[in-house]
Amino acid sequence: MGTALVYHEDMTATRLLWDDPECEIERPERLTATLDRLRQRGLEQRCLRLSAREASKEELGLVHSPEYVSLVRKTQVLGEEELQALSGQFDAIYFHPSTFHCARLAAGAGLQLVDAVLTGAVRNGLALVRPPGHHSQRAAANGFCVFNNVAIAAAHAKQKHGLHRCVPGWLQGCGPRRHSKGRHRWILIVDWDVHHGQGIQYLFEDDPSVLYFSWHRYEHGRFWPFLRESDADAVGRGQGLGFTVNLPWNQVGMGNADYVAAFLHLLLPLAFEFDPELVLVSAGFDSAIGDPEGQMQATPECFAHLTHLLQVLASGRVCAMLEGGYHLESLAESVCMTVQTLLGDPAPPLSGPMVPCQSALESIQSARAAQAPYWKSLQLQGQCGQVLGCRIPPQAPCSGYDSELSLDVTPVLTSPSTHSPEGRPPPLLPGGPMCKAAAPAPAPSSLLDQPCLCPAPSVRTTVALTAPDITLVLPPDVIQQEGSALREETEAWARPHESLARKEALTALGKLLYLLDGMLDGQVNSGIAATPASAAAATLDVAIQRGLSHGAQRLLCVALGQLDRPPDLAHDGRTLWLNIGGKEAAALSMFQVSTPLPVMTGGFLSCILGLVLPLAYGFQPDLVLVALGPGHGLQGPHAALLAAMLRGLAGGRVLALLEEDSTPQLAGILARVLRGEAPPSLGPSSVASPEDVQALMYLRGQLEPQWAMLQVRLIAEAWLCPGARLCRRGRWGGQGRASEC
Ligand code: X5A
Ligand code: ZN
Repeated sequence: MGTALVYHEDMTATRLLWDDPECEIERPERLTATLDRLRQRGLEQRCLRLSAREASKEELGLVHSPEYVSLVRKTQVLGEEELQALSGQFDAIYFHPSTFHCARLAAGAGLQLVDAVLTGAVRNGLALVRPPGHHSQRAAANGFCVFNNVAIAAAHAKQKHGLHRCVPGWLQGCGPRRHSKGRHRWILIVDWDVHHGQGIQYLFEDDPSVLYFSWHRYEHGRFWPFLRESDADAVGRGQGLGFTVNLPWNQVGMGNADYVAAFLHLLLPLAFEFDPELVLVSAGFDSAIGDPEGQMQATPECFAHLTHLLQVLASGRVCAMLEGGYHLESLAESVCMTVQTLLGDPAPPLSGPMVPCQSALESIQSARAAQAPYWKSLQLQGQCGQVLGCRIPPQAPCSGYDSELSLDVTPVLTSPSTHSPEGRPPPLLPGGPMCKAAAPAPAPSSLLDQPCLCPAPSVRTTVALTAPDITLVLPPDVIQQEGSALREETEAWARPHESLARKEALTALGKLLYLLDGMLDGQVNSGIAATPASAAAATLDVAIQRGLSHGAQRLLCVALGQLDRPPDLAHDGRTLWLNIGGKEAAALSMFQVSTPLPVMTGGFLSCILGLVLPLAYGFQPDLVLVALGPGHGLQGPHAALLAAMLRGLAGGRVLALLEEDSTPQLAGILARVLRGEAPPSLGPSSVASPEDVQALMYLRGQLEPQWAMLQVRLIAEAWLCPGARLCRRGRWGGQGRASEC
């Protein structure tokens, strides 16, 4: 299943005919420059090209009043002066004789995209449109927007859903599933444009079947459109309480770490709990670096990550529609990143230190606090005081901690020299808007920014498995590896390990080493290998050593089940060892973390979003090993979700290690997500168990001082759990504070 690109060149026709400094940035070159770049990169050619059609009067009427639609229709025959006079009646709007046609094409493009995805013709797609839509209201144009393209698409999808409950292929579930409170679950709208899509908010604020998330430049209300209802405490009305999520940015300069933190700690917990069946993206790129409106710092690659993170929802049914984006270079590059990711390519690694700024953390915190009454996934911390009483003995699990470690290694991750006094990276573009030319200054560890990913590996996913029936479950373009590493070489690696003496273990190791070399040499992007259960720990040990000695600078190892940390793991900060399935939560150091396997799906999700991914994004590995060891206890869909999300790291260079007697189904599902397919939905998520919460809280408290991406606080926490603050400070007294636990 492919990716649709919906476009029509007529949408380049509308343009500003008079002088208006506010509106002049919304110009035809936005589309032509973007399309040129998509062609140059060969991305357009990989998509299913759809020619946009005009939305009908009825379709526009799903959202707009008939009077407003006919008002816009009449602009077709107005002269320049009349157009200018009418434009003046709205805020930040220009009309052109072609506006009506363009705006109907823009809305129609969104409808076509949603239809293509919901009928199963494609998995996902992008509509490249002008004019944009998210500011437009029932009877008003606003902020360059004439018809609300995304809102019309959402209303259409809902209506279609009602009409075609049992159409096979686009809704296997048949009929609206019910929320726990008896509501429909349906559409998630993610508005990553830098402006608040107040138009979408107004249209769905009392509708619990549409979850609307928007982040936006706000500056405490001093930025356009200057609305009180853009703040975090606007959470929807009536039935729709908790289904409007606003994240106001109160400073400019938000960057990759801030955006990713907002997704991990706010949007994604709610999105998984909401469990949408369709994701619409108000994809404005004025939130990217160089844009004159946004003044933000997120690099184009960040949009690959945002797209990637959304693709784990709704079985990957993501429909993105262009909104803003006014720096042509930054816009074109960011759109390419989005389309590339929709096509299933791995996201390029993010550059720069992954340290969210204080202002961003405060914004995320206030949005979480405002939403907490409506979402179980945000109520975790509250249970600390109530259920757990914060009675975690801090010393016990931490014996053996090497106190030199964090002193030695922390500076590598967050070099003080790259930070301004408030702890945020310096602006990347001091001279003003210019995207690629002023490439980000070398990060503290510049080797991280250039893992050997260029040119792209010719093979996306390779499977080195022995089971004969494996072919049956593999997608057609996953390569089955025949080769093995040289025998002497394999034996040399195996020699120190008793468990690798057996022939089967040795054979499996040879295959794994061959696959790993293919990945390290850049021929293969990701892969799956297997090992006899008895040799799992030793094989993983060898894989780590081999990875580190063959070009990986930083290796993330996520070990599930009973897999002990290799005894000779070097303490040099190049390996982050994360064991899920340990007996207890323990952080031996900031690079060696162990946590029990969460019992509930809700706990599993908060473990991934609240611990694994923040550590992983903070660490910025260039190789990821994920091992499903003895007793890992993960069901297929959970394993698939973990693998899919880890694929966002290291440019998708992920090697999964399974036990030989794993089911072919497990291998199949992992192969599919590693090559870029969406993981299956986990279904309605349960709450985390008290034990899950306890483990997560404890590790957060220990690790937060060292790993900035973990930082997230909840206002409510202060009064729900007075002890939590002390626990969270961590026993190593990070960031210069005295240890309190
Ligand atoms: C779609 C969009 C911005 C309007 C800004 C007016 N509109 N100052 O980005
Ligand atoms: Zn915008």
